[in-house]
Amino acid sequence: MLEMHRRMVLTRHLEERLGEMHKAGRTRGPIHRCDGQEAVGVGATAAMAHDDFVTTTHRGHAVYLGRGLDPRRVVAEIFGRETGYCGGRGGHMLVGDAQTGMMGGNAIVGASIPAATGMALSMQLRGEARVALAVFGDGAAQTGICHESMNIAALWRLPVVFLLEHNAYGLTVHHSAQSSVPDLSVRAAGYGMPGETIDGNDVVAVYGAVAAALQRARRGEGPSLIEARTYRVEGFSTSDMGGYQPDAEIAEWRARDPILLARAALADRLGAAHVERCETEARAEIDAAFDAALADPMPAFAPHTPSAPHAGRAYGVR
Ligand SMILES: Cc1ncc(C[n+]2csc(CCOP(=O)(O)OP(=O)(O)O)c2C)c(N)n1
Ligand SMILES: [Mg+2]
Repeated sequence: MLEMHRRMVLTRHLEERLGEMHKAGRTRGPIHRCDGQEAVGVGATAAMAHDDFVTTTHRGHAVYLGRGLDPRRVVAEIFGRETGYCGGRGGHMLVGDAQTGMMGGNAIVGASIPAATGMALSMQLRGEARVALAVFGDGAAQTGICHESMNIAALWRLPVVFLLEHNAYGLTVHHSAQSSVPDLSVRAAGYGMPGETIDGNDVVAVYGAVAAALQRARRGEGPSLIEARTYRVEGFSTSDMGGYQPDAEIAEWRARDPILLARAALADRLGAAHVERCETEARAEIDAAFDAALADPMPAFAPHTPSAPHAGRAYGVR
């Protein structure tokens, strides 16, 4: 639990530093922060086996750091440096690292779902005891490909876990205007797979639910849908004009911040000083990652020669 807390604090500090960098005009393009949602990505990836795969969304920083990616190379990727996970060509939404089974963030809403489903099919065909975890948003849950993936995954009992990170909004659209049912986990029944709604701000609850679903999939019993309820406290992205999330709603969720909850639970067990020291070290690790990554070089310009064979790097593999 302390390690999960540490990874949530790493993620939060990354988000806060990115927010500062954006205000200072030092970022390019929008950045989708996951402040307040860290327990979902961190709790879920902590439950994975070392050779399982995970796919995530445009808001994937908690999955990147939860899966144990090197913060320096994550920051380097966000700032387009050669030392980034994708050589600085991917950016913050497209960090991927095949070696750790972190099969990528994705800027196409919903695309993490069929990607993980296909990976699960491959694992099943090869007879491997591995599982693919798809993390996706409540907006992504409304796409056609989500239905197609869940249907085929349940029919073929694919080793995939569908983790719906329900943060109440898809862009500026509240979930009540996106879906005819408030709890999206009820849809699982229509596919003949288990579905549950859990507290996505409780990192231990996320860990427990995902661990059970991964075990089920690993036993060959097929997919599950877990809907983790959380909230996007910092808006859609750094380019969000805001104004559509009620202040009272934000305040209510800030009071249930996943880091506050885990900190209180850990302080009871380990003492506040121990937890504070762990947090201070995590923040220092992120600060050091920024210092190192920002001093790293930009990619060298490689002119395209049509006659040369395609020399692109395999995705995420260095
Ligand atoms: C296929 C596709 N349609 C639309 C968009 C534009 N878009 C980017 S994020 C987003 C909303 C996603 O909502 P959700 O899945 O709930 O994720 P969240 O941003 O809340 O984490 C939309 C519509 C896109 N990137 N891809
Ligand atoms: Mg959403």
